[in-house]
Amino acid sequence: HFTKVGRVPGDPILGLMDAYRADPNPAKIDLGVGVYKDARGLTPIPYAVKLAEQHLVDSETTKTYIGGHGDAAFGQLMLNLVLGAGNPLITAGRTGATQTPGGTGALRLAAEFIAANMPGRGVWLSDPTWPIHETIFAGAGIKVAHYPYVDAANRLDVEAMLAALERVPTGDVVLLHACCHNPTGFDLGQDDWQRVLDVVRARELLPLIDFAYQGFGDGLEQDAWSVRLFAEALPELLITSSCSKNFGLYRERTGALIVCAADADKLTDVRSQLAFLARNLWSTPPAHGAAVVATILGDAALKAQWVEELNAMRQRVASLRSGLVEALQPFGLAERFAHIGVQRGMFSYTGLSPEQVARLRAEFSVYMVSTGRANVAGLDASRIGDLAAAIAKVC
Ligand code: PLP
Ligand code: TYF
Repeated sequence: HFTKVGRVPGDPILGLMDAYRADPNPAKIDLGVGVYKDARGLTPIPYAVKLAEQHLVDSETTKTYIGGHGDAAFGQLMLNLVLGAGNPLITAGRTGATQTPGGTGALRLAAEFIAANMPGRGVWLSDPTWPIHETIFAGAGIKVAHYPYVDAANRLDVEAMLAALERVPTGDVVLLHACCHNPTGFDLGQDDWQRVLDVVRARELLPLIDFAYQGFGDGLEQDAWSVRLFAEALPELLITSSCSKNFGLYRERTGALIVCAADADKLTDVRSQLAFLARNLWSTPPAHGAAVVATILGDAALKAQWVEELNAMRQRVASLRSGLVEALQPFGLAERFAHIGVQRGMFSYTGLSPEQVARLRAEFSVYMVSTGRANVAGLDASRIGDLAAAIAKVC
């Protein structure tokens, strides 16, 4: 039965985790997989999460299944978090959240929804994008195409992006990163978003906004600006939201697919399809992470605690960015790498070549993705000087 089964390579990003772990060099630096790390190099569980978990241990009375759309309180609180409490779409019943196993589950559910209910529509991804976007949509049998995002000189190229979107067939789906673009760290400005919206509207495209880093860019509300702009301006929208990074819940697989529809009746149609598709994928979602999020967002004191911890994570990454650019100054490289200070979120497309990345790993035990993507959050402030020196050595 299995004789014809071949072997596919593992995920190169997750593979970096193992390679780093196996490296005996005590001076190694891990800028690979996109998880937040604190000054000690640990990916912490926020205190707010610990408190919520303690509360759940004490108060949980059953482990029976939750419904196909997941925890209803979680869904409502996620709508408030993403769209803003009091958003007219919420009061009009035009939007709903379906709990999914992480942002990845939300993407997969969105892909299945598009494949089943919008047959023939292509999905347009930024070039480059998170590699799993490519395989999720292709895996659902959807035609995948790309719009340019960064130019050859490693700069955000909005003009090229808009020119490409203007040629996208009417009705196709365009995937946009709300903030903290993975892998580049280059985000659209508000004027850029407005122009993208104009093209999306003119060509009647369906935006799918991937929102995996709310709170890691400029703040919880600031990062949602583009999402709320699109939600207000368009009749229909898909949003994939992840609680992995901002709540530190990675392995609990917590996220949501948020749908905005033209009216409450159409939303009910769409949600019936989502529940049907989710049933075939994972039946009902895992409960724990969503219960933690609902506990935190539903309690003013816990929420304030969490916001404070999230702000600290964001500020740490921001100070590492400016610190690294500063540390490159003595090597005459501050200008060349100034974009590191402009980019947002954990990731930086450094502009380093695959050869330079390979040298950094071989000679300095610095681990990053071969495309030159560095997870800035993996850096320890005390090692910024070492990293700058290593980068200068390979440049
Ligand atoms: N989308 C992007 C752009 C990501 O970087 C990630 C990464 O972790 C995800 C979605 C999915 O996150 P998760 O499935 O861990 O919630
Ligand atoms: O891009 C990253 O590093 C994160 C984490 O299969 C990740 O988004 C990477 C690969 C993967 C799942 C998560």
